[in-house]
Amino acid sequence: MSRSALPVLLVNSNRMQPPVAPIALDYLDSALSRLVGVPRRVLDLCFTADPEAEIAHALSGQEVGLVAVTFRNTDDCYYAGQDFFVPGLKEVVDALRRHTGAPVVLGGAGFSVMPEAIMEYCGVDLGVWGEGEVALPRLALQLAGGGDPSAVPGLVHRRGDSLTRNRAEYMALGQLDASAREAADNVRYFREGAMVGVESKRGCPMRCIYCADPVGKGRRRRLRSPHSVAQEVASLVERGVDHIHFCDSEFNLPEAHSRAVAAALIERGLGGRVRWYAYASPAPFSDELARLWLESGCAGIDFGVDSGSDAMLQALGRHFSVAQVVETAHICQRQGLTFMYDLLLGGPGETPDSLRETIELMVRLGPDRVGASLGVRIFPGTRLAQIVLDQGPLEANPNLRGTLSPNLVAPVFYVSSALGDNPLDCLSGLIGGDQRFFTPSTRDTQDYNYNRNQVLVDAIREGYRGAFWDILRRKPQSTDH
Ligand code: B12
Repeated sequence: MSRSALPVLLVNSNRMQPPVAPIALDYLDSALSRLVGVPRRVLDLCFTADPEAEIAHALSGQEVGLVAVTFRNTDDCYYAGQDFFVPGLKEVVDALRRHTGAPVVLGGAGFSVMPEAIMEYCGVDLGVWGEGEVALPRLALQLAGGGDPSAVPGLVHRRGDSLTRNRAEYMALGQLDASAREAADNVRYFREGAMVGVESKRGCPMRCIYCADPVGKGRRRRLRSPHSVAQEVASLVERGVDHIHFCDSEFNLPEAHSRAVAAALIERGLGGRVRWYAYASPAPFSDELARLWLESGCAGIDFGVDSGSDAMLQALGRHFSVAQVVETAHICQRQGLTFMYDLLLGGPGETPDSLRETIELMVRLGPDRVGASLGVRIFPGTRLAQIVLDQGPLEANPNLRGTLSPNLVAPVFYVSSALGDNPLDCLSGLIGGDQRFFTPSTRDTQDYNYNRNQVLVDAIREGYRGAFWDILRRKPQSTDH
């Protein structure tokens, strides 16, 4: 039967608190809006206490042609947390199926890291790996016309007993017009989540051994037009959403594009009206770039530094050196740019000595905050996963912590066995009571797992805005523990 003219239901399954706006649904909604005759509806489960009731309500007496579920995080990817969200996704899918016979398609940042494993777990036959702007409209059209969707680019679909993954087709990002941002209630997300994201580029060609971004998003770097990024920021600012987080893996790669985006913000008069944050690489960086970013509204940068040991930086496949980490800190301090250094500790080759070297360097450099994350989430398809598989049977591997599953779908972390039986104690001992460090604890403002983070939820309710790390930095420490 043809499902023509039936709506596509866009579902956000991410219920983490504080809430992060589902920018994917806004972008997909824009792409679908060009399909004449295919209406869209949105079901956002983020704010509900009862997803089943919300699903029943949304589908009661309503037919839909396709249910498109976005799945952002497979788990909190945080060694001290290990909250696994795939079972919750299955519950959402099961509930949707109880209320509609329409096909369900999965997609999203977390989904794309391990599509087949998630589809098998949830019993779903359709998924889209990578970006959805090309695939989802084509899938919707095929299904609306009663056609065969099996050639849709990026589609993961069942053929016989197994799942097949089609080659992805990347859109020219220069054409991405995302200024509408109408699917998500961005004003509410801003009120309860303190910021809203905007993406200026996609894809990452870097070779960091642990990173899922190239696995989930592809290695081909594609850039948006700086003018259209500024237009999108302006449309959010007009709605009162004036704290933005760039959703690029690393905003300064390539540097020229980040300059062009900053220049476009300044040209549009947004420099004094928006406060923006981003992830960035410690290199390339310069005084001039810092000044330009500040003039364009930059409120803080979270640099993915990973380690203060050259041997570890090499082992992790990073492209910069400790000398550059030092230089970037000095530049930020000279220019008055608030910055955090994010560490990823415990990877292959980490020893108590390299840990000490890193922590001592951070203490010496004095960033505004240091994120000291210990335990590296092992994602299938990464070089780290290969290193682990090459080390022999998983059950006998002393470097693995968390839940062992053959496809690495459940949260599993690499923690170098050279750190001994109590690696967290080893790290805490080195940090001492230094309040500039976020530690892998679950205590108050030191906890920078952004999952069920009540300190953040309360701070945002009190009126704090901005990147989560910067809110935790500004929020006075509680003294009741
Ligand atoms: C920026 C960012 C953040 C910012 C977000 C700021 C903001 N206000 O938006 C902050 C710092 C808050 C953050 C927090 C976290 N993050 Co984060 N984050 C990112 C980052 C860099 C970009 C995400 C993004 O918005 N991209 C832009 C949008 C448009 O892309 P997208 O969501 O993937 O959507 C596209 C496709 O996936 C697809 N698609 C999406 N949904 C669907 C649905 C269908 C049906 C289809 C067909 C297609 C489709 O089409 C979309 C458009 O092309 C990604 C890495 C990355 N490069 O993607 C990590 C990433 C998503 N984060 C990750 C993690 C772990 C977290 C935290 C859990 C960390 C923690 N413990 O605190 C929290 C979770 C917070 C929450 N409530 O969800 C992981 C998830 C990995 C995994 N396997 O689950 C990622 C992939 C990073 C990584 N490499 O490990 N994050």
